[in-house]
Amino acid sequence: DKSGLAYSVGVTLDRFIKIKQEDFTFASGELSQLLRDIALASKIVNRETNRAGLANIGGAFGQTNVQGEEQQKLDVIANIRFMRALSKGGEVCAIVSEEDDEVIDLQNKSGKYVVAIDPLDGSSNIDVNISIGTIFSIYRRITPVGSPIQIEDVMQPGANQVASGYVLYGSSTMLVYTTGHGVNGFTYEPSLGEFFLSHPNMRAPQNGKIYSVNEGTYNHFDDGLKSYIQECKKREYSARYIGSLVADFHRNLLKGGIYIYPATAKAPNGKLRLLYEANALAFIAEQAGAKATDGKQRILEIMPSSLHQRTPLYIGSVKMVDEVAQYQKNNIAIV
Ligand code: P6P
Repeated sequence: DKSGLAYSVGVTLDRFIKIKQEDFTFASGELSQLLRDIALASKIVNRETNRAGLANIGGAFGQTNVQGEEQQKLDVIANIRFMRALSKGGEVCAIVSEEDDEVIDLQNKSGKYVVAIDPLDGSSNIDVNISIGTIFSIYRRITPVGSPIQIEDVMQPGANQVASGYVLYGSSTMLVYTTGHGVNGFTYEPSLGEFFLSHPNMRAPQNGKIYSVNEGTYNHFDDGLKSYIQECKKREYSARYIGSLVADFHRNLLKGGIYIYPATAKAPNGKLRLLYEANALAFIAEQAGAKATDGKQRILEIMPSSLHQRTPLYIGSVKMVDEVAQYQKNNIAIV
């Protein structure tokens, strides 16, 4: 059947989206087009990201950047590119972006979809050439198409997502997304300008031996978390923390592991944002057989109360997320 063809490694993203369009009960054409718009913007951001270093020294070779103005920060450029692709695509009515304080109302009378996006997460890593990522969530608007955007359109729980994904600008550039029918990974071939299916039907290992947490703030962790981390050391797990959420998450999804950004006394809700970081990765995680909580409840169940609200994040292999929660519940003081 065509669906089997869809999973043959090497199929392009465009072809995959088209074949899998039957997965959507309605508005299939629009969601497919929206996914293509996001893929297009990620190709442009990929090019800008790879040029960033050169652009900075462009002057030395007599070039100026395309805008002919001061080289903008890459996350600003990424935001512009995604905003442009999403508004030109015609499917989106509103956008919540890490880069904009307010909701962006595209005044699009026919747009059915709302997008929450972090155009370039971890952009502080660009100058030191470490992988960075784009994270996005897609929702159907709640209020009638064509009516003014209401707050309930943009503040939906993660469980309402119709699709979510990330782009990892790493040693190779990958686009990984779900529409609620499993998770598929595509690798970009720049010479052809195409994403090719490289990781069909991604499934996370149920357990793992990699933990990702910034131990520099260990002294601010709750006792249960401290005990869990001590246990990881006793078991000689690998500590892997890149400082780029998408890169840490992607590696843990493939190899098994847990990423933790906890609440601390200094940051009672952690650091990561619910609407355009945690929700998207939580949807991917659950669709790949992994788990995502704020330490107490599923990320996807959290009812947002503000656009840029933060949430603690425990995400990765089910057994690891469950085990750290057990330690925190028992609040096992360090023996
Ligand atoms: P810290 C990057 O700024 C980011 O949002 C994530 O990509 C990353 O995992 C985290 O923050 C790093 O934060 O406090 O450990 O430097």
